[in-house]
Amino acid sequence: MTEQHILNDVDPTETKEWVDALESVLREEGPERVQYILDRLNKEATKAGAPMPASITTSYRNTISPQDEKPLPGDLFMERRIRSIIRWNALAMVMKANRVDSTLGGHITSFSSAATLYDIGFNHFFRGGDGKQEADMVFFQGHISPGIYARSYIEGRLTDEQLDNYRREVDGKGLSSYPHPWLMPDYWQFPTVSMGLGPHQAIYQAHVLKYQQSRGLIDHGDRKVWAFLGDGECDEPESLGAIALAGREKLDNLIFVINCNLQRLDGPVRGNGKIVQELEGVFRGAGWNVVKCLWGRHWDPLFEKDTKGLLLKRMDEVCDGELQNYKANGGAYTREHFFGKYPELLEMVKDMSDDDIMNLNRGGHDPYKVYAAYAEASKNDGRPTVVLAQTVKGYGMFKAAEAQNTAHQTKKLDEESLSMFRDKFGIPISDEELKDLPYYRPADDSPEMKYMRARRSELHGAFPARRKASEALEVPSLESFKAQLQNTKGREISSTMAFVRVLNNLVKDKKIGHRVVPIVADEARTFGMEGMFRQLGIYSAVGQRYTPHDHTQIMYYKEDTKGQILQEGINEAGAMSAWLACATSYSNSNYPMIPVYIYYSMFGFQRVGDLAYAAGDSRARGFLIGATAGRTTLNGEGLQHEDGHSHLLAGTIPNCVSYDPTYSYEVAVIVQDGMRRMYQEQESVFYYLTVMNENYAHEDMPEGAEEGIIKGMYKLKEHTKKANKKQVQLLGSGVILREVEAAAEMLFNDYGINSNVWSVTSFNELRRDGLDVERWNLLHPEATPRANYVSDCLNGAGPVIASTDHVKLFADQIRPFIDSTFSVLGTDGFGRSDTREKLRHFFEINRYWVVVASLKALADDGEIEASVVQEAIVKFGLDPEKPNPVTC
Ligand SMILES: Cc1ncc(C[n+]2csc(CCOP(=O)(O)OP(=O)(O)O)c2C)c(N)n1
Ligand SMILES: [Mg+2]
Repeated sequence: MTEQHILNDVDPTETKEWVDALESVLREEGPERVQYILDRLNKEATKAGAPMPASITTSYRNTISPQDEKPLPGDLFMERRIRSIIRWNALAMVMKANRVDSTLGGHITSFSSAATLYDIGFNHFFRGGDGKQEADMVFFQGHISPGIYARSYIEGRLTDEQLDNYRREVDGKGLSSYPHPWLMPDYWQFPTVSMGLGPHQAIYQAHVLKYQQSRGLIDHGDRKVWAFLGDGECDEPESLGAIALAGREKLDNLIFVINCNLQRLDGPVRGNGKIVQELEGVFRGAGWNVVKCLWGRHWDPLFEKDTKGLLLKRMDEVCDGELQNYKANGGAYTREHFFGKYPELLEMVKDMSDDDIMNLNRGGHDPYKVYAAYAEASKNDGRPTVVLAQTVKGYGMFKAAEAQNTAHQTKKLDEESLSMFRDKFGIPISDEELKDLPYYRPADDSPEMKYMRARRSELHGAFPARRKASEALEVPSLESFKAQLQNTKGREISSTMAFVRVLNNLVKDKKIGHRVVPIVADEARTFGMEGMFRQLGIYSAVGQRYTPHDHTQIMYYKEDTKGQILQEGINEAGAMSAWLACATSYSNSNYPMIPVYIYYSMFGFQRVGDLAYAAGDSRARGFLIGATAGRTTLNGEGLQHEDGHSHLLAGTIPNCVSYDPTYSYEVAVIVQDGMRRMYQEQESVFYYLTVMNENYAHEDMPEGAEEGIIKGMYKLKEHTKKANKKQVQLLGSGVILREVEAAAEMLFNDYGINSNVWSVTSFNELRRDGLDVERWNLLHPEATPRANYVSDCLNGAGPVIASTDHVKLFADQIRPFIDSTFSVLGTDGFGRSDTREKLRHFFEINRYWVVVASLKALADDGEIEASVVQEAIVKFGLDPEKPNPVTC
């Protein structure tokens, strides 16, 4: 085969003329002129009927050519020595942990492939806070944490004992498996190890930085958000799902570094294709600056010799599975299978030994190339940048792991590989010592330590570091919600509207109003919040370039660079990440914000549950409002809209405090107390409130109800007549409390049964209290037992009947704390559309069912005859053979 055929070139002389002309333009007039001419030729070709293939990928080589590389300012050899020590300590730490207990786990090969990518960041880019500008944000790939600990160890930030206790957190002496602010609150900034959430959060952190800057709240200067992720991780929809936002919003404060070691856990990421090329196309299409860092310096001379583009062609055609083979099988294999495809390429490497070929390094392992890529990425050019760095998984681990499909789960090196590793990286540990895996920290006055300290001091201090506390805010008192604590004068409004009024009140507060961030995912009108569009403005980085068609109206759609509302579009994950960024601003930017994300409760925890869990880990502070909640209250929308279980999901997050209020004053009390706990007391909790869309009149707050509202239940009404012998305790929450209230009247008027009606604002909080008390009693068997709040309230006074618009398990949570007969009604089964009345009958939660359940409970207790229950069933027209809604 001739070169002409290989390159598919029918007229090489003509080609040469064009290439020479191009080179001359580049030389004489520069790259912009080249771009202009190519663009023009493209247009001419299209016009003449020769359409050009749309290409958003470039050849499989480095984006930055050697002559354009910004030189590494540091001491290459010194940095390599330090990096080698870090590599060693990371390896020793994981191996030691697994000697203690082989179930502890840990990863070494991912960090070994990424060590240079992080080192260049630590030595030259990641800025700590300097008093004026806050620290950069860095999202570390979760499972490379041993490498980060190893660096902190050398820096003296972590002790031998901590390293020895890697993955042993229970006694408080160890280090968390992965980045977890919950477990290491002054160290890790962000939780990342649930793949995809790191990059997604990073985009919204960068977005919120721009928002804060644009509103004039904080000057972030040239602060950066770095996200390190794996090439396999890019398969997660969250990883790439928001990159268009970053491109559109021109987030030039954002840098993604994707470690393209071409492998994930099971094997190659794209064995038959090219992950780098795929990612290049996707990111460029989304408006990103793409910097490919594929090949190290040792390749440069070969590229220089490649005047015909044959080497490039070979690189373009070879698939990732083969690229992995070259590193797994060594130099001779690479000569034969890569260069050997074309005689000209074999000729090119004829003077190189097999070892030389094996040493042809990949871009992500070459500090020069990585530095140049980061320097390019750090330029503020109006676009986010992604660095696609090609590396080798298990780098330096020889046959034990290097480029092996099993690399990901390798947790130890055999003796031979271990000593080869030691030699390759020049670790001063003797053969005898080697088996004990001692950590190595250079002497305090060694050049390595001095170098490290100097680098970090120039970059303003230790990294990573997380701020635990921020300024406490002066939050509005309950009196300032006076209007919401009073009755609505007969006006019927929903609890959603009651909440929006509370929110309106908050944003008008002189001291903290500007910190409130209403966040919506295209549902503001649904919740009656459109009035805020005009009043607060919707944030847009570019303001409003058009006259909104409704500009003559009071509530027109106002977009503004200073807009306070974050409108994230139909994108619950995005809105949640924006909320999370604001909710951690107290820590990440030393500027507490009060984010309030309001959404369809059905599209909350079950849709973005993992982000909500990460919010807990992140110690987020803010309000999540699950609106249109209730399986029968949002009645017309049907099965996939009607939520009856979000509270159960909320309850699984230990620091999520959740409420299901009914009345306006309850909403006000809960929000005020949440503000106090989160922003005044600086507790790391966040709030979830469900609100509903059924209208009814709201009464004044009963005197002294505040404490009960916050604890989870309070007595709303009593129906007592001395002559009545029987009594029930009726519990309700959300709008179904009103059915319970109606049932109480019926029981009293028609059956002569007394009752207490309890508004249960939080079954979740009641359960937490009950379990806590139970635990204390278990551990203090000889002490006077403590009473839990539920039994304190109910005091064994008659059977207890609860009804809510959520599944039965929600109210059933407090069963262990109730000493009497307890009957729970709830909305188990799939939702469906119909009228509220129909649905509440279908799910058996309305007043009639509450009455029947109450009578049955009394009958079970031997207080009344079963026939009374039977009569009630007939009277209310309830069909005993009605199918169970769970099965319908
Ligand atoms: C959501 C989620 N799914 C699965 C995992 C388990 N997991 C951890 S690392 C990993 C492979 C990562 O491959 P890649 O992203 O290419 O990173 P590399 O280790 O190769 O740098 C997997 C599957 C996880 N942590 N999170
Ligand atoms: Mg990978």
